[in-house]
Amino acid sequence: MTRLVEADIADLNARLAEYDLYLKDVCGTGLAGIARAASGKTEAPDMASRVAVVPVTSGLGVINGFSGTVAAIVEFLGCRARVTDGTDFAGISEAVSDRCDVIMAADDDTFIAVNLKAQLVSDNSEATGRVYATALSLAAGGLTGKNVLLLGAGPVGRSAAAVMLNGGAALSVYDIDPDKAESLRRLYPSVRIAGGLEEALSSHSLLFDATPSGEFIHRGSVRQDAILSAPGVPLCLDRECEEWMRGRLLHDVLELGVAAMLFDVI
Ligand code: 2YH
Repeated sequence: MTRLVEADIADLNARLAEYDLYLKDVCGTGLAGIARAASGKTEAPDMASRVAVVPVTSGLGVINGFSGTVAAIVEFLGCRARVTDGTDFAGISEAVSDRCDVIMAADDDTFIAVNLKAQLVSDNSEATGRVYATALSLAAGGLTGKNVLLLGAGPVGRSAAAVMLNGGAALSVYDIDPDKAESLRRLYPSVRIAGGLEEALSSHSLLFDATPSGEFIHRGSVRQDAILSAPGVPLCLDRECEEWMRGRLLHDVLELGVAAMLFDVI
């Protein structure tokens, strides 16, 4: 999954309320509602949970604003959150001493939420695929019997595929690497492999982008009635197509994934 950069999250906090309203318009429910639906839990979440976000210095190091933005999303959803002063294990130690219930932390490859008391863990890639598939289903009024085109068969795409197939979708997959598409089909034999991108786009109105590639889809290639759920960063659409798809596009860099991780563990 793409590593975020500071510019990706620069004004995210200021736009949370607006984004929540946008999701309500498109999906009928906002960030919390979509994430709760994706977590599949029947019992009420413990909104009194206290969350510590621990900055991680390994690999390429801390991204300015990353931990603060994760904490802001958690607070927006109604739980208390803070960024630890210490990083890495010092931060974990601080979170436990402070009796936090949940720790969230990301290195360059893996982003997790852990509930220390309930011994629950949520992985960002899996949770992101699941929550965007849930959002697509809400936006489309369910997926039963509907054709969906999945672009990208990596960890996010695989997670989304499981949810969409479980929801009754007829799934086609396109991946620039045919081996990845084939291994998804081996996992889920009902999945069809799409031969070419343009033909697949023109024959599907429900689209899911889980690729790490940006701006490879243009307005002329997308159907008028298309709905796109796109956790992939950068966004697969060019600017013109992004504007044109407003109201039929689900895309952010962190919000839905973090919300799903939170509701998975509280
Ligand atoms: O953005 C990322 C990875 N792509 C997470 C992969 C999740 N599927 N990591 C962020 C790194 C944050 C940094 N270590 C910090 O500021 O703590």
